[in-house]
Amino acid sequence: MKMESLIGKIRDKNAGQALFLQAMEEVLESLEPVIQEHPEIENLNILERLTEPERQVIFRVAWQDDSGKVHVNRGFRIGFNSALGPYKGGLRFHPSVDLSVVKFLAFEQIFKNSLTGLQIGGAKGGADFSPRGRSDTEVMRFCQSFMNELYRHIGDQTDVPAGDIGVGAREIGFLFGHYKKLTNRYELGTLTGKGEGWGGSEGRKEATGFGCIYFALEMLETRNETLEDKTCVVSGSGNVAIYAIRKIQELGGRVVACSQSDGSLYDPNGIDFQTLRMLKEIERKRLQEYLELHPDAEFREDRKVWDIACDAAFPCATQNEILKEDAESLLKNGCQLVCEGANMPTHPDALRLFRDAGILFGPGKAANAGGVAVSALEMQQNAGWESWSFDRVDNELNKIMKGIHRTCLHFGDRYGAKGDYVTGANIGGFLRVAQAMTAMGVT
Ligand code: NDP
Ligand code: 2IT
Repeated sequence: MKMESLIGKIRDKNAGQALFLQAMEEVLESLEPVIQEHPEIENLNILERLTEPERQVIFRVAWQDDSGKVHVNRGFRIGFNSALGPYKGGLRFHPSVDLSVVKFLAFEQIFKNSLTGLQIGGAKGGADFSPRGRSDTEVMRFCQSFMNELYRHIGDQTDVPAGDIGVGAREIGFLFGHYKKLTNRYELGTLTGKGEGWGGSEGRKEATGFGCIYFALEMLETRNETLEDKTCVVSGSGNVAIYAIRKIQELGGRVVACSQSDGSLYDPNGIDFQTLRMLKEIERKRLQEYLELHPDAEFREDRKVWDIACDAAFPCATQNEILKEDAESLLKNGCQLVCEGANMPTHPDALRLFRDAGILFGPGKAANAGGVAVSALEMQQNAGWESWSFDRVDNELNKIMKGIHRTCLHFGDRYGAKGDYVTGANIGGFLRVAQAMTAMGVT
């Protein structure tokens, strides 16, 4: 089947799932030159198999708030592809979560996980639940109700969830505690992102943000540049953003802005990492409170960070957060590098502009793979009841990010798109999965 008609068929079959279709089209369009060289892909109908999730579970999550009121949310877990290993990917708790969101994330995860070179398949899950403003006991009851169904579908050899938006160490703790209770098994490798004292890997919390910056450094090196003295903006102020900011600062860059869903924080003196971490990671407060300690800073309501002049931009919040007009202002102000800590934060119209301008662009499935890579290292530690030092994990992470960067460059170059990390990541990620699917026969 011609690529165009295959994409049409997938569009019809998944009508209404705009985000999934966006992710799917970008990948399939990159694969054109590979298909011509590998007839087995068409003979074994690899692309149609790869775009249909192996399994999808949707379930009711009923729970009681602190006043006794009963709420109902919808839970999801999609195991998209298991050719390379057990399903692996995070859980997202956010009001916007629906089938299309989970499906695009699970689809991206297949290629991301493949790029790490480790043995992990692609998955994602979550619920349309907002932990914001909820007490610890409410979050605990929600997590327990969520696990009442999820536990049937996961396991260290089957499917291994972790965190994503709205799910961090607190939620993973509640989820693991209930999994242990329901199954009567202390099966550490069933969830990653656990607390460091009870089976969680050192460096997992830092991994996505640090990994993103390691990837950016590799890209800069191809142009004989570093992050030193570069002015940077980072969107979001959650797990990924916080540790991206930390690493940029360690490397001599200046981060002048970060954000949350209702506005952005601009600090001309550079964002103070300790204040940010205390506010967001420990106290769970809003960015407006930063001004109390740093009166020179400014909170800009309902404004993104992309209109601030910068050398490098790191979207670390959510999907489609860089639209065409945002790309225009970044380019107009001289931005030379965009590196995605979030999943699919750049809209296709914005991506086109970045590609045409020839700036360095690191796609999420490559640049943010550090989180899931260290999750896989956590699984490895759990399997041997081991605990590695922070330095050992960070070293491994750095090596893995360098490897992903090399893979992207290699496959971009090999298939006529020199320096195009999007094409390189899609092809490099795909080929490893396709080879495993070919070897394993039609299932
Ligand atoms: P967190 O929940 O820790 O933080 C999310 C941040 O993004 C918050 O600052 C939040 O602001 C902001 N945000 C969320 N939704 C929106 C929105 N619709 N518009 C603007 N801002 C928004 O999540 P993470 O840091 O873990 O995840 C951030 C991104 O990184 C996601 O795309 C995730 O898929 C991706 N990612 C995460 C990995 C991980 O290991 N955690 C690994 C790889 C990718 P507010 O508080 O106002 O909602
Ligand atoms: O998008 C992602 O890669 C994650 N949220 C991390 C997944 C994981 O299994 O650590």
